[in-house]
Amino acid sequence: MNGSPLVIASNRGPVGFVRDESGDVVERRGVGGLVTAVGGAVRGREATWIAAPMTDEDRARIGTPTPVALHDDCTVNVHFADIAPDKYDSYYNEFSNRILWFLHHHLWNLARPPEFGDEQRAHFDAYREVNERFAEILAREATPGAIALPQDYHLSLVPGMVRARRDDLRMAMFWHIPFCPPDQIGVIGDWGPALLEGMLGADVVGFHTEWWAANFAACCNSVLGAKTTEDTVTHLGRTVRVAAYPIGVDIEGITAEAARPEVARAREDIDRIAGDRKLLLRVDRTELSKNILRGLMSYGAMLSRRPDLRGRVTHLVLLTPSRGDVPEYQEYTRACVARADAINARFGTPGWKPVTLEIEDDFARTLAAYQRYDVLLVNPVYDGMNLVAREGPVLNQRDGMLVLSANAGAAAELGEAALIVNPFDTRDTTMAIERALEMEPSERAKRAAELRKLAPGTPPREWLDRQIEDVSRA
Ligand code: ADQ
Repeated sequence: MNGSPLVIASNRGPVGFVRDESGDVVERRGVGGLVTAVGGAVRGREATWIAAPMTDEDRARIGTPTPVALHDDCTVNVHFADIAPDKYDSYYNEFSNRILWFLHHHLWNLARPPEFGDEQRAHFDAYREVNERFAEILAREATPGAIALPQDYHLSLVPGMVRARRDDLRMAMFWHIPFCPPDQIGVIGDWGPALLEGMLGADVVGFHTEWWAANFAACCNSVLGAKTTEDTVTHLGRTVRVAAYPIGVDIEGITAEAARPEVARAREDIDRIAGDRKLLLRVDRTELSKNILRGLMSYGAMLSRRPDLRGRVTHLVLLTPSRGDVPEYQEYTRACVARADAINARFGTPGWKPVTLEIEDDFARTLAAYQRYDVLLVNPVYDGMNLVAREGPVLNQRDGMLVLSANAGAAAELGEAALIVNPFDTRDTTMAIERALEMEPSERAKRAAELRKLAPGTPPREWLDRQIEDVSRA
């Protein structure tokens, strides 16, 4: 172990606890990019990790910190915050995911949603209450000299709340998603200043790209009247560092995962699905901002305009279930499934299924598919970073191409090697998929080599070290 002890706070913990079929309590890895990123970053460090309980078994552990061996050299002490399921629903599904997530990913069309009435005010109250629960534990558990690391949009108010209790603590907040520009933050009215001031309780506020950091600083300036420089925001006498800390891939972790026998087994199945055809892959959560529907539309349009490609390509869409309680997500997921079915009905033949869409939590399958794709489609509407765009090239074994949205944070570093698309433009996306599938071997090899070089990026451990260095100087 080395360095100052860390106290991480994030909505989802590194693992959750469930009972398996035989009634034994087992650990299950948390799904999603934040857990991948922060989990990889704590290697070799001492950490306490505060999270919201998701299951009955998690709730049974409230008040009893549970040691979890995340790596050979890292055991984290997981504390579940005392949050009642109805409060959690209001804070997580409603305020965090239907308001903040939509705001920062530009998912509203503004003519109808959003609508802020009494109900939404109650959701904000729940959000504040849950943030208080996190802040209480953080302020209590952080030993003198510890560094507090509140993560992401679920916990915007935590830095300010901790600052009010423990002015001695050094704090780096990291924001994993995009940050909206000033003309958008006004949509959420008075919540805007409250959330910005909450975040400014930290010493360092980090984002994946300069773009999101600049948007945040511009919001602080326009909403709070804060003074800004290229990498600071000064408000109410405190100066906070605001900067980009782009994260890369936990190569050690993902290589070890990919070497597991389950991955080899899954690979046989993926090879069977692809056969001798080109494999167009997407890997995402069932998530509106990932732009799954426009991806399917672009693929369908390609099959329509290029009959010669029919039967020569298979599209594998691997989706991990996410936010199934939110009505917009249920509707969106249904629309994606319907679109895949329509493509199969229109173009499929007895010997060829154009799209295989699977909704399940199967990480081994994801890793096996990374190895085998010819083209990886990552076309989010907006995305903080997007780790899939980085992990794919790291594990791919076929000089696979990457079709990447200009609005993914990953485009800032991978843009030269990937084929960049406007995610709203299905024609642009269709043409990029076609180009990627048909690229000359020499250009493909050159771009793939460049992708392999750029994709790893800053290792999570170093990503965290940079924030810790900056917070230590603050
Ligand atoms: P996400 O929106 O979740 O992350 P992304 O960055 O693509 O998106 O990360 C998904 C992660 O989940 C990848 O690391 C992938 O390997 C992993 N994964 C895929 N299938 C899985 C499964 N079945 N089980 C477990 N893990 C699985 C958010 C932001 C992103 C930002 C990350 C990290 O929205 O923009 O890149 O946090 O900061």
